[in-house]
Amino acid sequence: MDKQIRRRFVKRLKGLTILVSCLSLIFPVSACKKNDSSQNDPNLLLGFSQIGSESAWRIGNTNDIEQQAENYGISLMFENANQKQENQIAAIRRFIAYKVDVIAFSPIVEDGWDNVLTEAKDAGIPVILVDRDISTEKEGLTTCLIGADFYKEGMMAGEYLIRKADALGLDHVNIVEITGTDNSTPMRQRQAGFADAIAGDERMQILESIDGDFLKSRGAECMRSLLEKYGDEIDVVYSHNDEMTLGALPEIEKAGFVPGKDMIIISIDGGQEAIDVLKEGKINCVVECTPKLGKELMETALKLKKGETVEEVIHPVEQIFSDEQDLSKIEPRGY
Ligand code: GZL
Repeated sequence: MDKQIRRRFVKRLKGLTILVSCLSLIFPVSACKKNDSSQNDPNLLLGFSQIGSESAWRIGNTNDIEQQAENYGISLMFENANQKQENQIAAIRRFIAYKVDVIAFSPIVEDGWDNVLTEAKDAGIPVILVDRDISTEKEGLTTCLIGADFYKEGMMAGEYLIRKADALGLDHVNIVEITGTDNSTPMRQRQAGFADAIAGDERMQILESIDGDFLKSRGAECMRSLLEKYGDEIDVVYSHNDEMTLGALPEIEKAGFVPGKDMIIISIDGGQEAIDVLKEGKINCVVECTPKLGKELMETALKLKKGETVEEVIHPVEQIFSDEQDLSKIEPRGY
């Protein structure tokens, strides 16, 4: 698409932004708190390709990015890939055709991005990775990764389990692991961090790891299969995200076990639903993985547009919620 059409597109977006701004003056909407105007840049067109809507985390991430684009007055071209890498690649090619100022995306898996990101580089469009990383031999395809330290999340989960086993006086711990999407950064690093954390503890044994694709339905299927195979041998369920955990819990109960008591349940994300279940005692530990990456994304995009240098990696600070703490103090999660 040539510059004229793009300018018309941005003009329409700016017109809409101006209309919304006028309306917000007449009907101030608290959610539209603007940052100071020096930061806003309605001429900045940001193309964002989102993985899909597979979890409360992903929906929270999308909501935050949309809200922060509004707060910063940045024009956002948002495309949902519905869990398909080919849809993300097609979206990135559309962003290049639109000549957006910055491209950002959360890569569903780590491999297969060299060609389309080379096209973005050749078009002179900087690319920001949000949430997940890519694997590539090529230099300079992306400018910055804004996302959690998944390896640390896995370590935190493993370190909790060691403390829990000590507290319960366990001398042997059989673990089943329900992993996230195969070949995705959170899956790889949460698995590695957890394994490294328990590696030196001879009590710990991982009976099986099974791919739940971060989906609630797959979490249930995986748990059914693991219960049929191992039954009451299972001491711990380590699940890479809350959706799969929430899918697994009813299966554990149907099999006659009490989650949180007969089996230690460890999850990651920290969405409201999982925190509520943690408070009920059916989950023992939830490692936080914040979806609120929108502010850092907008600030990084603005810096890139101004030709400023940006940090290579931006990790949010994250915490752990567990039955070791006073859970009544946990603030509403917002996702
Ligand atoms: C983690 C993110 C993961 C979440 C899942 O940053 O990539 O993807 O843990 C989501 O809930 O599906």
